[in-house]
Amino acid sequence: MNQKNAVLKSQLINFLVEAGINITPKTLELILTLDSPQLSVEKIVKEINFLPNFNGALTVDILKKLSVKEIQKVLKRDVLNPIPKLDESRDLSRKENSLDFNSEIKSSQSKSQLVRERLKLPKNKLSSSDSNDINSEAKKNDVRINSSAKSSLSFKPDAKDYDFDYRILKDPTGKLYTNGAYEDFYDMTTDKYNTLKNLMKKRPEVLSAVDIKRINRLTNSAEVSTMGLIKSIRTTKNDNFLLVLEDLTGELNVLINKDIENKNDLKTIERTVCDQMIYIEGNYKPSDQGKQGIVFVNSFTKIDIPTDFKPNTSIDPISIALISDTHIGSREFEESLFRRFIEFLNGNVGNKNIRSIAERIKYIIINGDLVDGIGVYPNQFDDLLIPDIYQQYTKSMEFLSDIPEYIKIFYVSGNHEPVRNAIPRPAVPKQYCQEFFDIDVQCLGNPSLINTHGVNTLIYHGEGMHDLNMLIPNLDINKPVEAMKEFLISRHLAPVFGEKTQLAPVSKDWLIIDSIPDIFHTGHVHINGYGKYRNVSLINSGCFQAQTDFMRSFGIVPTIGIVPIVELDTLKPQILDFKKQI
Ligand code: D5M
Ligand code: FE
Ligand code: ZN
Repeated sequence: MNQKNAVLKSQLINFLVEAGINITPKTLELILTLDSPQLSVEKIVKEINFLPNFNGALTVDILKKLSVKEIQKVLKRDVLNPIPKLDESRDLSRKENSLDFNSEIKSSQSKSQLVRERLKLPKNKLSSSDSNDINSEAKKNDVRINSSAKSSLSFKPDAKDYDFDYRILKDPTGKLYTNGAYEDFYDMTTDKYNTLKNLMKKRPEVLSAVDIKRINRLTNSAEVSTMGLIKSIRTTKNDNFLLVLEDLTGELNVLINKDIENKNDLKTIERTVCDQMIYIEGNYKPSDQGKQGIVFVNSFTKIDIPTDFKPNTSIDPISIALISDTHIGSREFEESLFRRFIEFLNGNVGNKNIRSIAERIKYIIINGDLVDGIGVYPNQFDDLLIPDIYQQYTKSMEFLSDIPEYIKIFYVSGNHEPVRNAIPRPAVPKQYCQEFFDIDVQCLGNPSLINTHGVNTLIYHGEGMHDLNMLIPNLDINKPVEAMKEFLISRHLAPVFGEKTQLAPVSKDWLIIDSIPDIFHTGHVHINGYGKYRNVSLINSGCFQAQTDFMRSFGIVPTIGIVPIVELDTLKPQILDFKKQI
């Protein structure tokens, strides 16, 4: 440290003193590593007074809340080589160690004298080596961490040794053009029909399906096969199912006998909802009086996933953590639990086993509702601790910036993000979360499909689950995996049209599951669940928000602080509960 730096340092301190701001040695040390410390301090002073609850002490935690870019960069570096938090909080809580410049101003001593004292810098050392003292102190701390890390609780993140290897296979952001006109809905439904028809045709038994118009023209009974979207479905007085199927050429009456399936559990027909695509084979009986005939169905099927589906796996032994619904900004946001998750990522939580899980994490998906947003549901304002969307993002950045740099974050927008409610939904625009872009968070639309090290993950917040829960017997919000199976069987993320799920009319139907994912990740219902369907791994994250009145009104008891982590090489899930002492 040269004379010039020492002068700079005391200039900075004096500048802060004038502004009535106290600074901890570690914060000062961080600022001094910047290219232009003076300029940064000016920016800090400008911004800091707008921070809610700023109490005059400039700590590293406060720095994290600021938007000053150069500081965020340094902080990111610092996370990889942390100085224990404990030291700083100790500095602040013990009066003799904190730099209480406000009280200094009241005293008769000169400011710089006081600063020296508080920093424990001898007068004659304020030249070449004063900052070195702080630096070497910090280094000592590092060594202490590292050496303790080398003992029983070592943390050697193997994930750091692997380069990022990901591709965004599908993201609706920027491709959602619509006039909201009737034609847009028509185009979307036509695309839905055509795409689902092509998927259905891949089934081996679907060889001879004909257009509905051709069946309706028949004048004699005949064995027929066709496929279409279900326009309506109702039960007859004998509890059979009467459907109207629709394709681009016409409509067809179809009767499915209640006993057609010889199963004990819930039958496929009972899990059938409007606007799903089905293929039928049966006997067509024309009507005598010029009315439409009817097909008596012998067998029917949905598109589904092939029983022999083999998921992709990664060669690299790394993992992906799947979270959603933190609801930062809400009074019910479980901040300390979420902080524990972030500390876990940094290797600071749990026994050897838990740390070894953290060591493999290379990717994190945040599947919507990261922030609580504003005006999302009636009287939400009362539930908000941070009633400003920008500040909700500033708060979110406090956590994300503490995630190690070698972990890539994907962030999909949910119904609480500041974008439209209807799905497909674009990514959160940069204007809200510029800082996320600075640390390379990948903002994505809902739904999106990503490939990480060869493994495909379908990310969908989960809006369409409520409709299925409402319409299908035996499904409910506590069994998110069951609704996820229905999405896969329908090969659609919101199979029913015109119920609660708001669907944006766009000419391409983005909600079709045209390629089978290896991992299917949802959130939204705030209830953790996991399972497999035909070798597809199904994960619904829990949440980091305690029960709100809104949830109570739906009878939802959220599962809080649970994080599913999937190994990309084995697809094995681990479900960590941060409420427990792990
Ligand atoms: O959803 C918060 C909780 O409320 C979550 O458990 C889903 C549930 N929820 C939200 N909307 C509905 C509807 N329309 N029906 C039933 N349950 C619902 P969040 O998206 O976080 O506000
Ligand atoms: Fe949510
Ligand atoms: Zn949601």
